[in-house]
Amino acid sequence: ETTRALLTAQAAAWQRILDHPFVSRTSAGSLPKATFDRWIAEDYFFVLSFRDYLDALAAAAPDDEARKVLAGGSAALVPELALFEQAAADRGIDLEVEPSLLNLGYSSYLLASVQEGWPVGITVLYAVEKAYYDAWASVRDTTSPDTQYAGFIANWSSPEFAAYVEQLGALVDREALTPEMTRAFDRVVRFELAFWDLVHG
Ligand code: MP5
Repeated sequence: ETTRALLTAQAAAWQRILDHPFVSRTSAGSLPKATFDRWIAEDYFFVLSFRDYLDALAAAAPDDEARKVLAGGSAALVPELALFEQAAADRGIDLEVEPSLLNLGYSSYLLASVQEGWPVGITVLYAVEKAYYDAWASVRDTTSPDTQYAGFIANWSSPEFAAYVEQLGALVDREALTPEMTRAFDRVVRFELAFWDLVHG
C-alpha cells in the first residue's frame, strides 16, 4: 500500500508531530492564550490558501470518484472558516495579520504541488489532512470534554473527517509510489512540524 509505505518511512517524524508540545499542551489546557491565538491567525491564512489549492487540485482530478471526495473536502471549509472567524471574534484576534514566511512557503508549496500532477497533488492533500486528523484525534483522546478547544477538536477529529481522510488515502493507494510522491509527503511532514514550532516557539 502506498500510504502505508509513506507513513512507515516517516514514522519517527510523524510521532514528533503527535508529541509536539503544541498538541500536548492543547490537550493539557496549559497552552498560553497568545500561542493559541497565534495559531488561529496563522492557520486561518493557511486554510484560505488551502481552499485555492483544493480548487486547483479538483480541476486536475482524473475521474468522478476523485472529484466527489475533493468536493466533500471543499464543502467542509465553509463551516471551518466560520469556526475560525467566530473564535477570532470571541478571543479578540486580528485575522488580517501578515502570515509568517514559513506559512507563505507552505501555502505556496501546496499550490505548486498541483503542477507536478495528480499523484503528487493528492499525496500532498492526504499528508496535510492526515497530519491534522492524527494530531487533533490525539488531543480529543487526552483532554477533558469541556475544553475551550472543542470546536477545533471536533472539526478535525469527527467521524466524518476520519472518513474523508480514509477516502483520500484510498485515492493515494490507487497510485504506485514514485520518488516524487515520497518527496512531496516528506516535505509536508517537515512543514507540519515547522508550523507547530513556529506558533509554539
Ligand atoms: C491543516 C491545517 C488541515 N488547517 N493547518 C495546517 C498547518 N495543516 C493542516 O487542513 P484543513 O484544510 O484545515 O482541513
